[in-house]
Amino acid sequence: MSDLGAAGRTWRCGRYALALNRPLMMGILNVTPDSFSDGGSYFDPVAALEHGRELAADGADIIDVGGESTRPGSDQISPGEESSRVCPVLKALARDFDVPLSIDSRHPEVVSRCMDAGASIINDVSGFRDPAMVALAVSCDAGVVVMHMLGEPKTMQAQPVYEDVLSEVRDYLVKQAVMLEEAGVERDRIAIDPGIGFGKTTEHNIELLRGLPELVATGYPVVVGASRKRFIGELTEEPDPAHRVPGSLAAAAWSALHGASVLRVHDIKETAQAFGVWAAIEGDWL
Ligand code: HH2
Repeated sequence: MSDLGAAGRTWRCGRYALALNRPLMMGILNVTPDSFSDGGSYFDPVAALEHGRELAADGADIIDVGGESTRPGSDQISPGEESSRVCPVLKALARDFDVPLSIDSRHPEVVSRCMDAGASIINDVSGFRDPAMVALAVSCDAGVVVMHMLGEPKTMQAQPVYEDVLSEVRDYLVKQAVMLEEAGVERDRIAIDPGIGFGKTTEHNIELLRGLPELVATGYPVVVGASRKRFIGELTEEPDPAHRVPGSLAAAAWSALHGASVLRVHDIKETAQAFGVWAAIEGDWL
């Protein structure tokens, strides 16, 4: 794999020290009725648990559990409702599997309950803008994902404008990461994420992916979530997110080759197959 990555280092996430000598796969588990690609499929806790089991069996290095869709145009739900979706699933996964669990939420109340339920990573798509989320990160030893989002999900795709998307996103992520370090979050717990599709046009997403080495050069492990997203549909004229797996694999492979440390994907089995073949050819991590 690329030496641009964080090879030889680890990402500390609670009791886990995740080795970054190969790209890690973060499997998506949306316990929502309305996510853009799989909304409703795992809303039922039994179905959610079964899917979590499947992700773990297929080789997910991390399972990212979310209870609120942040697709463009989505409305916020109450923290109580969000917690009641994610906490039981997280608790059951933590009981049954030894795999790091991540909570995908922008609400500190929800994250706090999920830490008690066994989460080891805080994945905040709002990039730790909320001081209460920062305080929570300081108070625990979880890994954190600082993501870039322009504005709020409700309006972020209205007309996103940047002068230079790559440097603006990079500078924002570094500013937030340094803010977290100064608040007391150790550097080896922090990962950054350009937030593909969060207030970005297709051209912006392409520029960010093309410029990934600049994000990797910041020294923080980089998470990329391109899986099944709208820009893949636009590039390939594929309206159905479930049929965007081949495009998603291309985006994941490109990202890994250019130094991404964590790929956030819906299709763990397919991604594992693609990476397995790649690794066998390259011969350095099988
Ligand atoms: N994308 C989504 C949600 N959370 N977290 C990170 N760190 N990076 C991402 O790119 C990212 C994320 C959106 O995808 P999904 O969860 O599949 O959809 P929805 O928000 O509709 O539930």
